Amino acid sequence: MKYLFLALAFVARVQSAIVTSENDTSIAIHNDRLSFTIDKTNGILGHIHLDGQDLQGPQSNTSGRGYYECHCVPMGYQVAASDIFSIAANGNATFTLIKGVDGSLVPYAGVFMQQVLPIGHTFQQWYFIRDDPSATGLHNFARMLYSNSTVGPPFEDGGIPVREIREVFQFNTTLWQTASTNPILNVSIPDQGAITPAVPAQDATWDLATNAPDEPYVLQTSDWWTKYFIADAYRKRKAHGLYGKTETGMAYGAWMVSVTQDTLFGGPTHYDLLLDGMIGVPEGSANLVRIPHIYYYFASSHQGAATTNLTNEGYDRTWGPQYLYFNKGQQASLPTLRADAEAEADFSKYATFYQSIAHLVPGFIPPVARGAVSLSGMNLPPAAEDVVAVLSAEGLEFQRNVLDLKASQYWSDVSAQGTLQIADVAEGTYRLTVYASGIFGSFVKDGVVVRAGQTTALTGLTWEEESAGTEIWRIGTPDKSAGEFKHGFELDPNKTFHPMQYRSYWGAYSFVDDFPNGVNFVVGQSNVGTDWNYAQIATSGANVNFTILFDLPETPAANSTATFTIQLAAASGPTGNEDFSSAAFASFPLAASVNNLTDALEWIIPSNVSSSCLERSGISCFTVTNKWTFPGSWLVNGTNQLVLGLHSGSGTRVMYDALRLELV
Ligand SMILES: *[C@@H]1O[C@H](CO)[C@@H](O)[C@H](O)[C@H]1NC(C)=O
Ligand SMILES: *[C@@H]1O[C@H](CO)[C@@H](O)[C@H](O)[C@H]1NC(C)=O
Ligand SMILES: *[C@@H]1O[C@H](CO)[C@@H](O)[C@H](O)[C@H]1NC(C)=O
Ligand SMILES: *[C@@H]1O[C@H](CO)[C@@H](O)[C@H](O)[C@H]1NC(C)=O
Ligand SMILES: *[C@@H]1O[C@H](CO)[C@@H](O)[C@H](O)[C@H]1NC(C)=O
Ligand SMILES: *[C@@H]1O[C@H](CO)[C@@H](O)[C@H](O)[C@H]1NC(C)=O
Ligand SMILES: *[C@@H]1O[C@H](CO)[C@@H](O)[C@H](O)[C@H]1NC(C)=O
Ligand SMILES: *[C@@H]1O[C@H](CO)[C@@H](O)[C@H](O)[C@H]1NC(C)=O
Ligand SMILES: *[C@@H]1O[C@H](CO)[C@@H](O)[C@H](O)[C@H]1NC(C)=O
Ligand SMILES: *[C@@H]1O[C@H](CO)[C@@H](O)[C@H](O)[C@H]1NC(C)=O
Ligand SMILES: *[C@@H]1O[C@H](CO)[C@@H](O)[C@H](O)[C@H]1NC(C)=O
Ligand SMILES: *[C@H]1O[C@@H](CO)[C@H](O)[C@@H](O)[C@@H]1NC(C)=O
Repeated sequence: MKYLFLALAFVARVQSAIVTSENDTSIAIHNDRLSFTIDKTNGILGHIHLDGQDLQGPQSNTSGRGYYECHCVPMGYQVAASDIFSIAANGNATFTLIKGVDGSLVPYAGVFMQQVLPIGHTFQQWYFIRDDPSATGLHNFARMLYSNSTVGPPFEDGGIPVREIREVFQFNTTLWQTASTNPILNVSIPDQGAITPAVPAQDATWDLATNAPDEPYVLQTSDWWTKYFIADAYRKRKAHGLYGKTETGMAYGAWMVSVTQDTLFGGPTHYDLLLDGMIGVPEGSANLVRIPHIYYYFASSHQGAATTNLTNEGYDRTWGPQYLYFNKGQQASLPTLRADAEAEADFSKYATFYQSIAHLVPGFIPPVARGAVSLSGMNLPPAAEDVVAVLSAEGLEFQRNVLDLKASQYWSDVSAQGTLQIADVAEGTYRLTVYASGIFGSFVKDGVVVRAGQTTALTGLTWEEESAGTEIWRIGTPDKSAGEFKHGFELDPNKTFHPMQYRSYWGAYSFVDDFPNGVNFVVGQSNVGTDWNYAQIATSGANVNFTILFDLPETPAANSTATFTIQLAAASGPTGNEDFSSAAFASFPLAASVNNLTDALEWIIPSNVSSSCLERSGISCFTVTNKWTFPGSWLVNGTNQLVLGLHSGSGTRVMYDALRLELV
């Protein structure tokens, strides 16, 4: 009797709480609070309302829409005139309405859409909504498969690279006034008036100060708008989104919540786009239109990230879950709504639901197939600060994790006592990498096995900082960033929000004016924050050398060896983020001369580590290390000089993380 009663109550709940309807052209779904539609003619997610409030605005070809797209099809298969393919945009997809009840007896509904291209690509996407008063969001997944014994026709550069795959949510409403990257960075989205007409500074970057000097964004944040200003690294990412308040004081938030790190390829240092406030319409034009955006990148080459080719080895990858979450509160502040959204970045909170829908999403690793990893009592180098541990594909540096087509990755901060816990780790074998601020190099251990339902306890690990003798000096803090140098993390005194200077358009600063004689850094006297620029740029006609002067109290022994380590936060060749190129200086030299000796040291930086970093407001992009050794006899008792030079006029750029000289 008891069970019968429960079952009846349950049926009633299903009928009242999630309502779905479908016809030839669309699917509409709502729970008690949130509603949305999927347009079958173009795959667009639209008409999102929360408690009756329109959050998305009118749907059009350029705004008021959510979609899933990639830069991963050969020429001829793209949508319209771009090299982008959007799932379902040409009306050729299939749509399936899903309904069910999860393991907590909470009903859910969803939409599965799929498109198969004649050349071997299959695109799939899922949106799910649950019946719960707090379930004011869409859990979503995406998948891309490729299987074709023929590679080609050539896309660009020979292969078919998966250069960019993302979800995009565009809002055609003035409700959204603020774009919020993380707890300390937000910007006011300029009004249409402030961006009409727009003055281009470089691609995807506009000068707003010239025409709208009093616009709040210009007074608070920067003279220029670029979506790269509000990009961020994966490391601390929990939620990013939009905030706004109506005239009645009801505040709203729209958030993309990172529920899992599984598919955040490139690891904690990967830096990607999150938000935007305007785009050129049509795409690329100078006709700027105010369109608040939320992005969720599955893969990209931004900031030099590694990318995969589509080959006959097959490609089958599922991304998610990620959670498009909406919240509100009368007079609620941005920090309040953000904190509420960040609390959703918790896989375990939805584990029962994810387990219940796992069979619907091939490639998603269900909660029951996950274990945990704990670390205790790891001996860390005494100077280590801000320690991070990363689990990623075995045998690969974590920045290149994307190259393992089955890889998952996870990371977490490590306490000063050398402890950490990571839950919900997909079963498998991982590489553990530990790195820290203040320490050169990293700790790497392959073969960390994680089994479903079990905790892998790592104990007795010791990380000693790498060493090549006695340290003569170091410049900068090894932390995978150029932040400590001039124009890096330093706050901008001229803008009321005091953002970090590196986020601004690089044209804001003139290296030649700041350093008319190049950088001349005297070890023991100079200051990294003022006397070393955040980037070295091979501009022609200027002295762009970075010179290091240091004293030795004696001539090193005749049989001694000096080791000069350079960790770069970024290296940028003319090919920017492209890994493969035959352009001049695609691989480029960074040279050092020691005490004017003719045998200069030369490091040819390979094209596949190149990143568009400085010009994309980055401070930590694809990082790379070099060690030069040379006879200690090149050094003298007294003042020594090391000159770092780039090929003049090549346009190549490097951003130093830290440098060190050792002698043995
Ligand atoms: C919207 O896009 C579709 C598909 O690309 C196209 O057929 C249609 O003409 C576009 N509509 C407008 C108003 O541009
Ligand atoms: C926003 O919606 C309005 C009204 O439908 C439409 O005229 C306008 O073109 C849309 N904006 C964009 C950027 O698509
Ligand atoms: C849909 O797919 C079929 C078969 O692959 C193709 O012939 C047709 O051109 C496609 N239609 C559109 C609108 O893309
Ligand atoms: C494989 O790719 C080639 C080149 O794009 C295409 O002509 C062919 O139809 C594809 N074959 C299959 C089975 O998808
Ligand atoms: C991708 O294809 C290019 C061109 O064929 C090749 O040089 C490169 O090594 C491939 N990259 C990977 C990761 O397989
Ligand atoms: C702040 O303004 C002063 C005066 O215009 C200028 O010299 C300085 O470079 C500005 N600082 C930054 C970080 O833009
Ligand atoms: C955005 O950040 C600034 C600077 O930290 C802060 O003063 C402002 O209140 C924030 N905006 C909102 C809407 O909270
Ligand atoms: C910069 O350094 C290179 C290599 O040491 C040297 O050849 C060149 O003369 C230097 N340029 C200037 C302007 O000092
Ligand atoms: C180094 O040079 C200084 C100054 O010329 C001299 O006083 C000192 O003895 C030298 N040290 C050695 C170890 O040669
Ligand atoms: C250098 O030579 C000295 C004296 O001959 C010797 O004691 C020392 O071990 C040698 N050092 C190295 C690194 O070979
Ligand atoms: C190297 O050459 C430059 C330019 O001639 C000179 O200013 C500098 O003092 C020399 N450095 C050393 C260590 O000899
Ligand atoms: C399907 O039909 C179109 C045209 O009549 C309506 O505009 C849509 O609202 C309707 N969609 C659903 C889900 O009922």
